[in-house]
Amino acid sequence: MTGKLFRSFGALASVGLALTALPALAQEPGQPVPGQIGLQPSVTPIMDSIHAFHDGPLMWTITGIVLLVLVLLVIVMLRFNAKANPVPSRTTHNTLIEVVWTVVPILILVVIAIPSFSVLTDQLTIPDGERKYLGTNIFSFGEEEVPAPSLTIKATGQQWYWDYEYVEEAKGFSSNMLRETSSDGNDRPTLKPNEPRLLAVDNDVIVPVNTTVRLQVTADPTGVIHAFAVPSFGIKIDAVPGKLNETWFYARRTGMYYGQCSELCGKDHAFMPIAVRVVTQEEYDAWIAAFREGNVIDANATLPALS
Ligand SMILES: [Cu+2]
Repeated sequence: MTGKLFRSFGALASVGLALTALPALAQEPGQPVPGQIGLQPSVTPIMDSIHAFHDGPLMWTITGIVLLVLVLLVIVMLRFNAKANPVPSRTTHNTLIEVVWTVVPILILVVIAIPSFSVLTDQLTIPDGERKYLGTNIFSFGEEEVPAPSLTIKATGQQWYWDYEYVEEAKGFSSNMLRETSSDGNDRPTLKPNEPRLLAVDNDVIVPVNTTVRLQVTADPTGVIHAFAVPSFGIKIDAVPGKLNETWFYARRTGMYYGQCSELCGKDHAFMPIAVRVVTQEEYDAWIAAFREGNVIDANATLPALS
């Protein structure tokens, strides 16, 4: 009986190991992939911290607790079943054990809370060029330098799409999800065949690489609460009517990065994706110049096609 039990645990453990090895093979930054487990690859200092936090203290703590509970359960099943232990003990209290099982979880939570609050503070503190951020070392209390923002983008949640304003230009555009079929050719298979279904939009947010972007997030004053989230950037912040929330990101790699509205906001909640294209500084300069002179369609025409 015991041997069989342990063999099943062994089989489960090897399936678990095989599954954790999968996403490493199939990871593509900026979007989810089939069979993916775990977080999307990081392209910002904040997402570095989230990865380090998840793969470090959280994973070790969770694994330790699961193994401890498993061992306790196995001991109980083997030593205290009716056959092995026909006359049960009538013990009820043990002060030492009760103090231990109260204090140890508190200590565990404190150890988790320190990096957790530090990452949260980093997310909500706009860089000023002096403050240091955690990066991959979440117990460092700050070692990574991040330049002050040189660009401000305001995202406004609408029912059901996003409006983006380039605040310095006092100019913006709307960004709608591309449908799979259309009568006028404005569908994803025609316009952006290489981009993912339900994530591709007509007008991407364009930002330069290696630049700190201040992101202001709100929602239409007559609308509902949304949330702006891009997993690869490690940002997720509520879009609340009448309130201006602020966060930031510093993307160090060009490419397409997708996110979704992450607050259950209404009937088309699932159909208001966020698409951010990180381009080189030269591409951005050409794009923003064209946007300043004309409109977003002229500006997007300056960008090379995505491979
Ligand atoms: Cu929404």
